[in-house]
Amino acid sequence: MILEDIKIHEIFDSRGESTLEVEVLDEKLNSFSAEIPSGKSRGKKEATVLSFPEAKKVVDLVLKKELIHKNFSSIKDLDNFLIRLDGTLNKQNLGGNLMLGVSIAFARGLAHKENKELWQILKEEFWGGLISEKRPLIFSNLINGGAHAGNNLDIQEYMVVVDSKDQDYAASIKILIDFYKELGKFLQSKYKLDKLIIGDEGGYAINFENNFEPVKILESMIVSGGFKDIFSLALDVAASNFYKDDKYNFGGNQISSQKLNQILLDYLVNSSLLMSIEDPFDEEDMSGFKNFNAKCPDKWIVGDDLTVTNPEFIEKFAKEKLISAVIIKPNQIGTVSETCSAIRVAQENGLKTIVSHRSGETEDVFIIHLAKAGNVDAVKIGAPVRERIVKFDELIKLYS
Ligand code: 2PG
Ligand code: MG
Repeated sequence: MILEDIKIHEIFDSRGESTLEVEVLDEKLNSFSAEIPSGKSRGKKEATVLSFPEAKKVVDLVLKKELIHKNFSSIKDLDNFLIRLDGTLNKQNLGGNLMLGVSIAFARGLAHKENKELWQILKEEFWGGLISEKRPLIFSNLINGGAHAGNNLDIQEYMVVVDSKDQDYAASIKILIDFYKELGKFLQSKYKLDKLIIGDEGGYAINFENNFEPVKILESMIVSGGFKDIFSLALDVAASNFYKDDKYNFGGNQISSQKLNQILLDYLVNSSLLMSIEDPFDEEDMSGFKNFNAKCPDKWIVGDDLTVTNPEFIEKFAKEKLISAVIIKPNQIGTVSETCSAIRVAQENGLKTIVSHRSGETEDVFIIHLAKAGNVDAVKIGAPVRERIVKFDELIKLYS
């Protein structure tokens, strides 16, 4: 596909913060675009994020000159060109968000040209076109804490994991939406609140008695509602956000890595429905991850800030047995090709794969197509409300 033009627009994410929309035109002047989300709790090694004015400058001064009228035969061809042009490890010059926007918009153009769905194009180029069968679990964040809320929870995300089993997605998503509403009513009456505060990812963001109370509430509502067959629970501890000077500031106390290990193990023992814990330790606390993962052979111990969708880190930490699952966020690494290679490396190393949104989402549904193409184990897409509902709708569309 020949790139005839490239444009950039400023848009606003779900938190009202400025982010990018990239538009490319093909030789027939068809337009394809991609909206890029933004994350609030970021891993230190994520690709560089350019502000809109910075990205506009790069488009006007570099990309227009380098890309216009050039022909790229595949997504990889374009991405490799961009990676070479950028020339840095963390995409400092072109910005991971801008590069990803170009990469996704181009993939949409290719799909159009070949009269295929976006996921088919990805599947053919990166997975040899094998048929996808598995329907991913849905990780839906119903209670928000940490960096995503102004409340007293240290843990960032309390998620319900939906396993649709043989039911179609539409039916199980309807059950999830009703459950989310019931949870709201329950919290409002329990805490006698006039109105409920909602966090960055659409989950309830009120104060709780302690970090464990949301797990207990979710668990008892799942059991009493008879949803044990289709719902389980997951946490994103996002521990880097409360780690300082070798200590974790958790539940109002400064505690060691060993103590946090013990507390999280107690969570797992006391909640039979808890199946997955993401970033239980700081991204530099390797021994914390390793000890914990060794003690939880049947649970998903998930890397996110630790692995930042980087194929090299994913391979290294999988081999060192720090994790048993990994979060995949395209804008952490900055191109479609590297994101797909991150998924492949994870799969080859026996990790569970979870394609994930960011806390500042747009209405772009690229991640759902990525999940289908890569036949991943789960998608993580926030609460079933507001702008995030389009991702649930796309799941229903792609898998029915
Ligand atoms: C996370 C994400 C998404 P953010 O930590 O996993 O839930 O949050 O986009 O703020 O990094
Ligand atoms: Mg995370």
